[in-house]
Amino acid sequence: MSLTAKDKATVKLFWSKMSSKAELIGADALSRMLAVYPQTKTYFSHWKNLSPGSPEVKKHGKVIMMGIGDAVNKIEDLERGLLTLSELHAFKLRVDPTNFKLLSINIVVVMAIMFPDDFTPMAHLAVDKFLCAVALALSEKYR
Ligand code: HNI
Repeated sequence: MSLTAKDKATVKLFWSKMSSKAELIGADALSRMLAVYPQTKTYFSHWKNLSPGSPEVKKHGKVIMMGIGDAVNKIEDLERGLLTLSELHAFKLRVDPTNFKLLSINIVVVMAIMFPDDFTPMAHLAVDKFLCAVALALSEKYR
C-alpha cells in the first residue's frame, strides 16, 4: 500500500500535466460524488445549490483539488503534511472516512475522461495508491 519512489514520480508527473485543469476536475468529481452517492450531500446541506456544476460545487471542487495539489507537494510525509486537514475533517466537519473513498473514485473517473492519453494504467495505479494514502492520512485523527 505504501507509495514506491516510482509511484511518487508518476503522480508528480501526471499532476504536472493536469494541474492547470484541476478546477474543472474538482468541480466534475464533486458533482458526480453528490449525484452518484447522494448520502454525501448531508455534509453540504448548508449550501444553496448542490446540483452538478452549481457555483458552490465549482468553488468547493477547486478547494478540494488545491488540497490534493498540496498533498502532492507533501507526498513524502502525508500523515504529517495533512494533519491540520485531518483534524478539520475529523473533529469539526465529522466526515465519515468512507466518504474519502467515494470522492477518490470520482476524481479517478474524471481524470480518465479528461486525460485519456496521459492516464495510462500505470498512472491510474499510482494515482489510486496516492488517493488511498491521502484518505488514510486524512483519517489519521479519527481515533
Ligand atoms: Ni473536504 C472542507 C480538502 C474530502 C467535506 N476539504 C475542505 C477544505 C479542504 C478540503 C482543503 C477547506 C479547509 C479549510 O477551510 O481550511 N476534502 C479535502 C480533500 C479531500 C476531502 C483533499 C479528499 C481527497 N471533504 C472530503 C469529503 C467530504 C468533505 C469526502 C464529505 C463527503 N470538506 C468537506 C466539508 C468542508 C470541507 C463539508 C467544509 C465546506 C464548507 O463549505 O463548509
